[in-house]
Amino acid sequence: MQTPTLQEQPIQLHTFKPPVAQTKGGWSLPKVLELINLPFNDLLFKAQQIHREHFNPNEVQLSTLLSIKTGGCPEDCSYCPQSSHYETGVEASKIMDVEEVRKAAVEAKKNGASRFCMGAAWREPKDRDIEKVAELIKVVKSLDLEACCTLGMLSAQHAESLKEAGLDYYNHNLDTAAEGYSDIITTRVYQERLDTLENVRNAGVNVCSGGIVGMGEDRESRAALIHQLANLDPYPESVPINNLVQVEGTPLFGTKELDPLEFVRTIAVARITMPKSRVRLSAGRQNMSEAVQALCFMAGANSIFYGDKLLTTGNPDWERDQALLGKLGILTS
Ligand code: SAM
Ligand code: DTB
Ligand code: SF4
Repeated sequence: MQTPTLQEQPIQLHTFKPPVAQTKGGWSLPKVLELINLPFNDLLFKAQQIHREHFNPNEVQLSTLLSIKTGGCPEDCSYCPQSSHYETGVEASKIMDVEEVRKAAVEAKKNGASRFCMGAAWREPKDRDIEKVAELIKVVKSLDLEACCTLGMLSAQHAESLKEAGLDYYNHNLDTAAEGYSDIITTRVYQERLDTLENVRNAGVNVCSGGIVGMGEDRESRAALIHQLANLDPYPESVPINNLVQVEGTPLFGTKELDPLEFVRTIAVARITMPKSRVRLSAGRQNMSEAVQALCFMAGANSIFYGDKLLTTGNPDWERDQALLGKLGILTS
């Protein structure tokens, strides 16, 4: 058997460095707009410079997703195939049992992921859901993986229970800037998103919060989303930037596709304004060329969702990602 070359095999780094506490960026909206409107090369150069001050530019962190409770969600998020308001063909299921989750986490670990993120299609978990998820978090932690959950809105008490179970990160996206929010979701308000993030932060769990682009918004709205995230105090340790995955049956199906270079600009501005965060090139990679993904890494993305499925939609399979990272000489952690 031949030894794989760097081109074929990314190197695993598995060093769990604790995230550094972030401080508020103090970015004004005009300043963020100025950044996003820079000539492309100037923007990427700036982002790459800042990236190199804080991270190894050739290292990307791998998170694997698992939908532990799929579909039937009472919320009406217009991008989401799991909302019960839309006919998308996604069937509602009960929460997965512990052994199924363990199997998926073992597989993720074997394939090189360092973080395992469990998603549930809930508006908010109930007390008994929290007890079950706490059990799942313990299983994930016993495999020496970082544990992340995304379960909808979270009370202060529930955040503390998850922290006690060992939760490392909680994902709850702002999704849009405050102004555009009610065009996308009507069943809850922006302030409820901010309250959840505060409960997570107060419980001592790391915050993972980002948004979705490609929903028909303009460049100013993308700048406003990043401005909102960068001015959380402290800003999130982890910032997923999702490109809308268009699913038939959702109201956003058929939206004009975002120019990929606009996606890269959004990543670059996130990197510059949140220099110590993991910026994750998240949903939408399946339809993205290798060249655009490489530009995203150049712009400062240093995390991806890794594994052949996101929650209900597809993601590049392990082999394809290993090949891409290998070609770029990127190390993984
Ligand atoms: N129900 C929980 C919630 O909304 O907070 C957790 C799961 S929800 C699916 C997590 C995130 O996935 C959403 O906030 C949104 O940013 C992202 N998402 C959902 N559907 C998407 C799509 N079609 N394309 C891109 N991102 C999507
Ligand atoms: C995030 O920001 N993106 C992930 C994760 N956090 C939970 C979810 C993407 C979902 C894409 C649509 C789907 O697969 O259902
Ligand atoms: Fe429900 Fe979350 Fe989908 Fe919104 S994004 S419909 S809350 S699963």
